[in-house]
Amino acid sequence: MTTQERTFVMLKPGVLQRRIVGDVLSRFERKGLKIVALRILRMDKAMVEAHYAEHKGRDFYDKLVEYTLSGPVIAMVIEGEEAVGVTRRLAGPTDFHESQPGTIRGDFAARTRLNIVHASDSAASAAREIALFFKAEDMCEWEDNNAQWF
Ligand code: FUP
Repeated sequence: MTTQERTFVMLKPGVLQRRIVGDVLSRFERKGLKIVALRILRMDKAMVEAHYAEHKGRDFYDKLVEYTLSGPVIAMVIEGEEAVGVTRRLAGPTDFHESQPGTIRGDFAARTRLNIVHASDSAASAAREIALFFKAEDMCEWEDNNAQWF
C-alpha cells in the first residue's frame, strides 16, 4: 500500500556556487516527484540552529552551521508516493564514501559536510522542517496530468 507524502528538501549553498541547481532538481523530477513549494533564501543562524538542533554538540556541528550559512540555500517541499523514503534514497547515504554513483550525493559530493542536499528522514521530521521554512499558503497544489506516463 503506497501513501502520498510530503517531504522537505534543501539544496545546500555549494549547489548554487557550482551552478548545479538544475542537475539536482532534475533528479527529483525524473523520479516523478512533484515540487509543491520552492524558495531561495539565506538562512540566519537561529534558523540553522533550529534545523540542525539534533546535532548540537557533535564534533562537526560548528562547521556544518558555518557551511549552511555560507550562502543561499534552495528549500522545497516535494510530494509523491512514499516521498520521504524515495527522496532519501535519491540523495544517498550521508557519508560521501558510502554514496553510490546514481545517487545525488554519489554523483556530486566530495565531502560529507558538503553533501549537496538535505532530505527529511521521517514524516515527523518533514512536518517540522516544512514548518520552519514554509507557511501553509506557500504550498501550491497541482494536478498530476502526467501521472499516466509514470
Ligand atoms: P542526513 O540526514 O543524511 O542529512 O545526515 P545527518 O542528519 O546525520 O547529518 C546532517 C549533516 O551534518 C550532513 F549532511 C553533513 C553533516 N555531517 C558531517 O559533516 N559529518 C558527519 O559525520 C555527519 C554529518
